[in-house]
Amino acid sequence: MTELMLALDVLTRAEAMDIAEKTHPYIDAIKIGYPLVLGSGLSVARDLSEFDLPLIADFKVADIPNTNRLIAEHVFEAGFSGIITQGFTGRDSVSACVDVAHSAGGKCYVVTEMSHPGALDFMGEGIAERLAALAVECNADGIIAPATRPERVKALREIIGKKKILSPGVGAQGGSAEEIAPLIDSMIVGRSIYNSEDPAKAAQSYSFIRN
Ligand code: O7M
Repeated sequence: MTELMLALDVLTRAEAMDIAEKTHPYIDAIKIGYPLVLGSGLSVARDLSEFDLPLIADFKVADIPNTNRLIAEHVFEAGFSGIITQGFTGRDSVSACVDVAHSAGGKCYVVTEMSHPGALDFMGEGIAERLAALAVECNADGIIAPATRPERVKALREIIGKKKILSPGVGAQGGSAEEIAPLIDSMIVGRSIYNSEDPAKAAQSYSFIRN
């Protein structure tokens, strides 16, 4: 089964609660990040916890170990169950996030290769493999890899084995849900659900990946 993670990149608490209310029966997790947290405050995490779904903080944390630790502590105190960190800052910075996540009983995922075209300027083949290997070394729970490039997801799977692959890029960015679903553990979908006239129906349209 591949899970569906809603990327809730709306700008206000009211919109976030409305979309979550409509879609929660059809999704397995919610991911929020700067757009919603800067718009509504970190306390939106507590409000969203009413839906009883894993809540992932997508701040793509990318600092020195001490600052990463401080950020991660805030995240887990706020009620999140997982955090996403960049990997390019290196072993000690990634470990800081993993350690805080695991002490809090949560998860930590490492970005390897991003889904947009510009990702290939610096994060393509070779570097992404090293970042995936670092995620394994640091005992992270999984990686972020691009639904827009299924062949790259296959290559990164070789490195991380059974750890989770969370994959954005379906829908608005052109990736195919049918093609990517069998290769990953969780499909991250944003605009094609929350911008839809009927978000519940849009979320439900991805139900086939959960079977
Ligand atoms: O479906 P979309 O394109 O509206 O949203 C995709 C979400 O995934 C959005 O929250 C992006 O910030 C995020 N994302 C990518 O689109 N590409 C990446 O390479 C990485 C992420 C991500 O979630 O990183 C953790």
